[in-house]
Amino acid sequence: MADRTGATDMDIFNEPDWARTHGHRVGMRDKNDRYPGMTHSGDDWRYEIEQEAAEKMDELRSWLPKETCSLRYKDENHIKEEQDWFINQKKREKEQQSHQQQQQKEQPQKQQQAEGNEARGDSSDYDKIHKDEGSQNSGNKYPPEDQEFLQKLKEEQQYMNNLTMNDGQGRSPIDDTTYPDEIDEADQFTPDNWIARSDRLIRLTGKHPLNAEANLTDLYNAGLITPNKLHYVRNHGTVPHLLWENHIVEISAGKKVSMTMDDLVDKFRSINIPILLACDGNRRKELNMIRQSKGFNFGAGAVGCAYWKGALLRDVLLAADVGQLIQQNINKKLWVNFEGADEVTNGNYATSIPLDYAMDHCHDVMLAYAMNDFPLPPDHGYPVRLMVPGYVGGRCIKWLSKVWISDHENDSFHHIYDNRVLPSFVTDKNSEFADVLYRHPSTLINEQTLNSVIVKPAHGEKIALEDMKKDVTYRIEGFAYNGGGDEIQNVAVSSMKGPIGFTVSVG
Ligand SMILES: Nc1nc2c(c(=O)[nH]1)N[C@H]1C(S)=C(S)[C@@H](COP(=O)(O)O)O[C@H]1N2
Ligand SMILES: [Mo]
Repeated sequence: MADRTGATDMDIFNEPDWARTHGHRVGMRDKNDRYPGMTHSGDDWRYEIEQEAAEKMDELRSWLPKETCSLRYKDENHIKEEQDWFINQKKREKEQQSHQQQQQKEQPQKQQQAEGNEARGDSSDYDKIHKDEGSQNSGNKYPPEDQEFLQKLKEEQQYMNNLTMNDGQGRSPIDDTTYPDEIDEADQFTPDNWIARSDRLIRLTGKHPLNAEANLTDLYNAGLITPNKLHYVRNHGTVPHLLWENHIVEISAGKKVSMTMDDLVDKFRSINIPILLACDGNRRKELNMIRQSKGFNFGAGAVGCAYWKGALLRDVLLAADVGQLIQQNINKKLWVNFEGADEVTNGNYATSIPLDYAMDHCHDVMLAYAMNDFPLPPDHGYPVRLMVPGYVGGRCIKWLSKVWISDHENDSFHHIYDNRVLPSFVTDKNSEFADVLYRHPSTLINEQTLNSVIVKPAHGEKIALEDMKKDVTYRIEGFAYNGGGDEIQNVAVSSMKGPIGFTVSVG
């Protein structure tokens, strides 16, 4: 077979050194008007040259005599649209006619309006015109997509008005009674080798500790309530081996109280409600792709919404005389602190939240002992954990062993160095800036932040071009969540270039 042109040994030998010669970028502007190779500051000198050239060109055009030379015009539109072609003459005549007709129509209306306004002295011309339009053809006042939207809004309004109070006595719709029953080989030589784990989770930090999320499509397909097996796990260390029978939560408020698990169940009313729990490190992989953070790569699956059942923290604190403590510190800011039984590298995992938040009975902060109507799985805090609806996962201390009140924020390692947003100039823990900012109240993340995720199409999923041609529609699907009890009102889908203006209804 003959060698193709350019592929003979000789051709290859004589080939230019592309790496050296591709430096000039004339003609490299892409269809979006950007230089694909522009990566560094200073690269944009070409824009300046082009801009200068454009200015010079404009100046030149303004000197040229009118109608003489095509250089006067930036594009060919003046030839197509403005010259006296037959078709353009026709077009202009038509335009003039319809303009006249319009004027004739409006004349009597305007007169009437002027009279009306004088008589009543109220509504403006604008309002009047629009009112008239409205009453004449209210049926198709809006384009079909707006009519549809209006209809949906009406339905939603009615639905929301008919909502009743949640009595907090729900039951999880998940009726999967199968527990994972095998010890994963990955856990064989770790301190967690007594925990049977679901094989449907993807491990993100090697074998130990367990940090894992479900495949995003599986998570989404499971529905609004997340089965325990698909709920993400975020463990900072080894899961403590606790037993319901002898676990004690020590509460210290106005007085000290030791609560057994049976106390929590028997002495307090319980509520069972769905709570969205998400790590604020959710989607950190995308962040790490922009700039490596100190955290590992979470995909978009570090979120779950299970039914959690437990006693209200407020009731438990009241039983420990918190009322008296609040009375004594009436003008002070107080925090409630929580500590888990897991020993992690830098002491126990602990945090705090404002006492006010915990005492507000609308917030449903609870000491949870059931997840989707089952005792908590070991990875999710067995036998009891804190759940703070509206706050980030990091505050929801698992394997809860201590609760106490303080007049300052918690100062444990993880409260200081986890769950914060810092300005990007802080790159390590050792500068004086870091020292201040890691302890600065404004860098703390308590309330869950707004987030939305597209699940379908999945990452890397391809939509066949053939289908597009056949006009097959594709339904984009995903989910969104917010914190602090704020509802999601709108989700907009945009292409890479900017919004393409979809408003999506959420339910
Ligand atoms: N005791 C203890 N509580 C903890 C953690 C932990 O490592 N130890 N991780 C926290 C973080 S950062 C998150 S996001 C949630 C995760 O809860 P989950 O594993 O049940 O999904 O638990 C929080 N509570
Ligand atoms: Mo987290």
